[in-house]
Amino acid sequence: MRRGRSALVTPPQTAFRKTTGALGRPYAAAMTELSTMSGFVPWPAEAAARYVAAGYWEGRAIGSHIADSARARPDAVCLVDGPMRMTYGELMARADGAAARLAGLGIGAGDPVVIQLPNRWEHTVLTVACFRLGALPVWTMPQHREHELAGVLGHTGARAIVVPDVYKGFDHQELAHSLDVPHVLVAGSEVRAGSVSVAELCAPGDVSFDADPPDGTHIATFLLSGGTTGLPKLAPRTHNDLSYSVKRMVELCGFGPETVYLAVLPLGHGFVNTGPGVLGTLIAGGRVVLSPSPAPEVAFPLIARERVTATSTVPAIVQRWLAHAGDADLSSLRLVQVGAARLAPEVAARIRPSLGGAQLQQIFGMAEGLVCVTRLDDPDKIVHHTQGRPISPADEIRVVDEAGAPVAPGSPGLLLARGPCTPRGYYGSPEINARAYVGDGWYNTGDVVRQVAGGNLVVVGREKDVVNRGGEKITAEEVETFALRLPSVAQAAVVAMPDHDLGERICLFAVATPGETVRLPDIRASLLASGLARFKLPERLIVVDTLPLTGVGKVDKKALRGRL
Ligand code: J2J
Repeated sequence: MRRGRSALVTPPQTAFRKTTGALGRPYAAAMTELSTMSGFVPWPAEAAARYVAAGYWEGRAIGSHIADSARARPDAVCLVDGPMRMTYGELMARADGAAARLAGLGIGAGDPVVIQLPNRWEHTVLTVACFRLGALPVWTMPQHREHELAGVLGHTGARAIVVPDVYKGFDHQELAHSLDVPHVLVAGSEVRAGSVSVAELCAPGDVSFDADPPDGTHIATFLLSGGTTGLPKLAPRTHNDLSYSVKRMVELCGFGPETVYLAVLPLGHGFVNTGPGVLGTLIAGGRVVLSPSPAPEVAFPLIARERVTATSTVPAIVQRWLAHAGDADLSSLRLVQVGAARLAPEVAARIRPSLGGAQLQQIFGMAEGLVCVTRLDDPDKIVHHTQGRPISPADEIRVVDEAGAPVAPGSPGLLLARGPCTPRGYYGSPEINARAYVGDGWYNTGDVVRQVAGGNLVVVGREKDVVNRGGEKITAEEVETFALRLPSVAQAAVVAMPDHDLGERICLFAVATPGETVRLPDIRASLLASGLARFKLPERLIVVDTLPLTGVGKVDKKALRGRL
């Protein structure tokens, strides 16, 4: 069943193996080695030295912080999934047991492991297992299909994929076995021949991975950023920068052993794992409660039963929560983070009164590292109307015009970022980096912002060509490329269509091939059959005679948006 590895896949994982000797070496030497071997763009030694001197980069593996929590409170419950309640001691025993068994499969430090699981406890156990082993957990959405998974597996050179047996009627195990990856690990009761049982993999073992933890400079994970037609964009996050970002968020959110965090967003996202999310809660010694769905009917009873104190959501979900709050007991909630898409100030203002008196925190983050948040002691004016300011004193931001010059204070401009949590390049993507990084390591976020009082940012638009569908980012070009494969479609342009519930939905403008008819159901069926995730399918089709062009001959998407 398994095909040979494609020629595209150089084995980048070897670049991070401890045997390369990068462990414990001076940063510059370690980084030169990693970057020449792996397509990792290092921070300059001067910047790295500053981050180390300031104490931001501690040189520690992220899993070691979680192990600290476990040592402090081994008997405290840290993970709740339905009837399953796991203590810190059990989490570490299971994670280290899984790490040892992954090693037995030949998976080692530096090897990516793609985790495509819904919100169930195995996701977190395997994430911690990978961190302990020095392997890279790569989180991906359960909705991803052949196109997305093949891209991620190919580009990371993953050694294993972890999937549910069947989820929402889809046979993930079957798809996983059709992909080019050495090991298929299956969570659920239908583990077929040739698959590895996640239940057996995660049985408790000896806690044993402290003696040889990954170095801070090593890659901890690749966070997925948007889709592309070709290689997916992978933000390589090191143990140093990810640990710092998560720990700083723990501070800014006031997380501690009393925190009960409800994970309602899919664990395929960075936000819910790192902002401070699941990992931050575990580092703080708190308790994570997994919700299988963000629906109020599921999440509200969990909040009441578990006395949840904090959660993170996107505007589309929080709007549903507000509509259904009624007399639900949300009195334990102290913090509701909302991010990943624009939150309307009117919605923001309704959160505290309607959701148990919880404080709102707006969060503007990205896989590429920069995280901005409103602070817990900010006045409502700032919390309701802005997306906050960078979390680190060492974060540098610039708001610039098209020529790259700073705009007048308070004017809208393109946001550039640099800092201790913002990697200097996507992994193994020199062409993409040449466009996304504008020199001196500045990352072009593609977001248009205004910087207002106190340095807070307001996200007012974007230059990048994506649709933000309820927080899920869809690259227009990816959908267009798939649509153009239909013989009936001569030209295609995808634009964001404003939507009350999701913020934006996907609208396809198409020019038909002469003599052919273009129909939305045909396009959707064809894209699905091509292995594209369902949430990327166009939701509205507008057939036009011609697509408007800009002065330089590009499709004028602004004009198209104007027609909606
Ligand atoms: C408007 N747009 C926003 C906001 C992100 C924490 C929180 C979110 C993400 C995330 C994340 C926004 N208002 N409050 O990774 O750790 C849009 C911007 C941004 C893009 C990044 C985290 N918060 N956005 O959403 O990688 O356009 O990360 O550049 O999925 O989401 O998307 P993503």
